[in-house]
Amino acid sequence: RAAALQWFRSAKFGMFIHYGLYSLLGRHEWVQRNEKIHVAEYAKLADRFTAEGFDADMITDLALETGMKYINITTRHHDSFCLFETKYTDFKSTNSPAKRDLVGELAQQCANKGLGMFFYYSHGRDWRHPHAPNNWGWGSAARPQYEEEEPAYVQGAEHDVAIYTEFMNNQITELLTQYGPVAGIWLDGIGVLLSKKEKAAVFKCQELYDMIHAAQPQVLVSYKQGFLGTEDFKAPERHFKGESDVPLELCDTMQPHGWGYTKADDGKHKTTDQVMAMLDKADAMNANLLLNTGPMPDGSIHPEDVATFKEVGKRLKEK
Ligand code: FUL
Repeated sequence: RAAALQWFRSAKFGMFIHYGLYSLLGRHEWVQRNEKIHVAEYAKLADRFTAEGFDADMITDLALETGMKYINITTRHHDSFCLFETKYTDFKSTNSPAKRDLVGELAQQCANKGLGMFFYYSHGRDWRHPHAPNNWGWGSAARPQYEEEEPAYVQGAEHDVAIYTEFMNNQITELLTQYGPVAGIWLDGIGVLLSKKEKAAVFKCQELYDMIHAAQPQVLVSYKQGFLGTEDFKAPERHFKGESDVPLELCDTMQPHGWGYTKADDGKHKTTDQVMAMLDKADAMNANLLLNTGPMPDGSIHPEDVATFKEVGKRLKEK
């Protein structure tokens, strides 16, 4: 992994992509929870998921033009909808009208063009899986607090987080075996209010990291701002202040609010100057910048971000 870490430190700049069913609504990637949309109702969005504007060739060209060295895509966000082919659920893009494995398409283009491929995977939060945590007094508000409990959720003593953990491990194994060499697995969802020790024991995090490294030794594992301390790098959000003994990656987003497409923010995306300032800030902290764009409902990159990214690429070349 030493070579991979060295590459990562020198890579400096990556593109983050939050795309999923929530993009169709254009009201933040947490819309299911924020608006307490029931699981079955939310799932109907999958019938409208066509992704006809999602163009991995264009996205990777844009990343290169912007001066980015890698791409990280939400393979599965908190709503549990998967953008990849998986045996473990029907809730996936390959089973929608799009009938496409978007992760596979992007991984292929990244491999063709020498970009690193990172996979975002929501680990601690899942608003759909019947055995995901938080429906039995874990104290966290991670799951939407519906007035009436979702009938699908398994409650009480029957609830078994080991089933959920196995589901995730199976899916992460798919991500590591279906798409060639992977640069990193970016785990998210630390919000569950358990102590680190409890959570590590329940979710068997170290075992997961070991499993990932056994499958592909060069894969860099992160768990957001750091969790067990054995992650290969830390990936905190923009306002992070502090030191890190492992490589650091700051993530930030082009929209003023949220990471998935938010219609109300049209016209208010970050400007070239703002992005250049983010890059300077990251540089001063010796950190990478993972800059997020939330594709439009059809999967195309937001035109404001396309224009800004191209400008940023020009400025970086002039530097
Ligand atoms: C957070 C998530 O809850 C947000 O939706 C987003 O994915 C951000 C990068 O990480 O933990």
